[in-house]
Amino acid sequence: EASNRQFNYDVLIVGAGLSGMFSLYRMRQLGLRVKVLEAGSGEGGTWFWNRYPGARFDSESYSYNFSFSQELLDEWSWTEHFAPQSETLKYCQFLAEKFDLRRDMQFNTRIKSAHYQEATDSWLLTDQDGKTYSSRFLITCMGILNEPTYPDIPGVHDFKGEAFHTARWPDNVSLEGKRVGIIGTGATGIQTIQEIVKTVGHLTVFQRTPNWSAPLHNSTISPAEMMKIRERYPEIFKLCNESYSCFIHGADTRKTLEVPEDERLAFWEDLYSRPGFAKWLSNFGDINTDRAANKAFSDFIADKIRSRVKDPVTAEKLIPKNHGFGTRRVPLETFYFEAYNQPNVRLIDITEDPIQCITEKGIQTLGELVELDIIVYATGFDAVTGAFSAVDFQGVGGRKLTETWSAGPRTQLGLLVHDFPNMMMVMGPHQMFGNIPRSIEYAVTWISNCIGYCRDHDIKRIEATEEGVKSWTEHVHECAEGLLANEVDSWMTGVNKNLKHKQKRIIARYNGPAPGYRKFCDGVASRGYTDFQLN
Ligand code: NA7
Repeated sequence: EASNRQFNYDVLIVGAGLSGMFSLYRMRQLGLRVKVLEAGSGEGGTWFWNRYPGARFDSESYSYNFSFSQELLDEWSWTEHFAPQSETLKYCQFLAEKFDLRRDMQFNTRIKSAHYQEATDSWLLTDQDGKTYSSRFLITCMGILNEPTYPDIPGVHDFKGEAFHTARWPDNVSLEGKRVGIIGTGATGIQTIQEIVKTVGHLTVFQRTPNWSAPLHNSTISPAEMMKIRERYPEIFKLCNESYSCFIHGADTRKTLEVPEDERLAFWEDLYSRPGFAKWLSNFGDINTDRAANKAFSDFIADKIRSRVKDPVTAEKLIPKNHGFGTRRVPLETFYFEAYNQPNVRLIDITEDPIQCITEKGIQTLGELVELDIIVYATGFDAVTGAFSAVDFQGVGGRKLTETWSAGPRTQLGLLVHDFPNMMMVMGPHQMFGNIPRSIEYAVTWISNCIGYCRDHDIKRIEATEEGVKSWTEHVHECAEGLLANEVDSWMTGVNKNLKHKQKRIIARYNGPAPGYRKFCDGVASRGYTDFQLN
């Protein structure tokens, strides 16, 4: 204990999103001295930063909230099945207030470097102003999608109108009557487009790759319905706990092509009318691995798109040709396809008419100059490892994390890294993602048990072993084999065409079943963490 006094804290946590807040709660329960350092001016992480119009859950609200506190479950009410960003940010604020978390959170603090101190088995962090913080343990809670990326188009700075990334949406921007251009049609672009078409004067969508998108079917939750949901919480969390990727939707184990066509189509019609990710996750499981099965369902969705978009040429442009349904994250939508039936909305396929540059007036394609008042970049993130590259992480012997991961992430359980002792990652690469808060709740609980164990057993240093990293990395790669998603460029396979070092696919996340992941991690804990090197 006394020797720990040479550090400011027992535990430092980087990030005040859901991961950071729950980590803080758990560290306090252990009676540890803890501080959360957060770059933003408030808590909420993803839900703090992503304020673009239309931002909302694609997970059922009540499957997304924390389960650790009955009081929290009793006191919080959702008003929509798929809550908007404003409500989720309020949930984060409610959490911070209820558990009095803010007294241990420091905002406006962007960590620039984190260096392991071998002499004292501790971490030394430095913020943007050169201020330092030290601790025995470091928990990274930086999120998987928090470093926005912008297209590298000549002339971006020449534009005289307003331009911003969806994750940096300015307060008080009015789109009323404006000529708006948007680049990017991922989950964010789709949510933004379907919302802003309600107010813009004119919208031009610059699309490079269309995505397979299907209806969200959101609806409000009355207080009476919320009472019923509350009673069902044990059942809801049980479903999430048993499912492959922590959602309430379980897969159908029948093989797509063995089900008679009539029955199959009726099943798909039903799925298409169901809320949330049902059409992806409650589908026949083999659509994720079997090319013919995937094609059959993709064809079904393509016909839905054709039936919803009036102009057949536009409809064809909106149908993905080079990847199958569910091989990238499926954006869920509400009248997205109908937006293209509005006379003031236009789709430019930039694979046919490429963007040449941005001028002071707008976006110049090969064929024309599209004059604009506002440009929106819905161009995504340096996902999963981006938050780690943005900080100068140095481990044992000054080894840089970017070098350790230069050929792709290498971790043990997605939780610890060799040469980076006492650093534990929540939602680190090669960890289980899925319905994120369910994974966060598990990872934070595992980490806090581990830190508690180290404290109780006077372990000053815990480190992933070389063999442990090798076998976990191999296992992660084995789990990814055969999944069609791993043959496609997306943030889930680590590709970001705006970044030179992210042109090659990697396995960014754990692709096996969540229950299996938890079994692995529970096993390591029950063996007294001896899979790691303990000193
Ligand atoms: P995504 O899913 O990475 O989508 C980014 C979109 O931006 C995608 O359509 C990209 O096209 C497009 N993009 C990126 N750079 C360019 C350039 N330079 N030119 C044209 N188009 C470009 O990010 P989101 O924010 O939508 O979603 C991320 C996750 O957040 C989402 O999955 C949810 O889980 C929440 P591309 O496909 O690369 O051709």
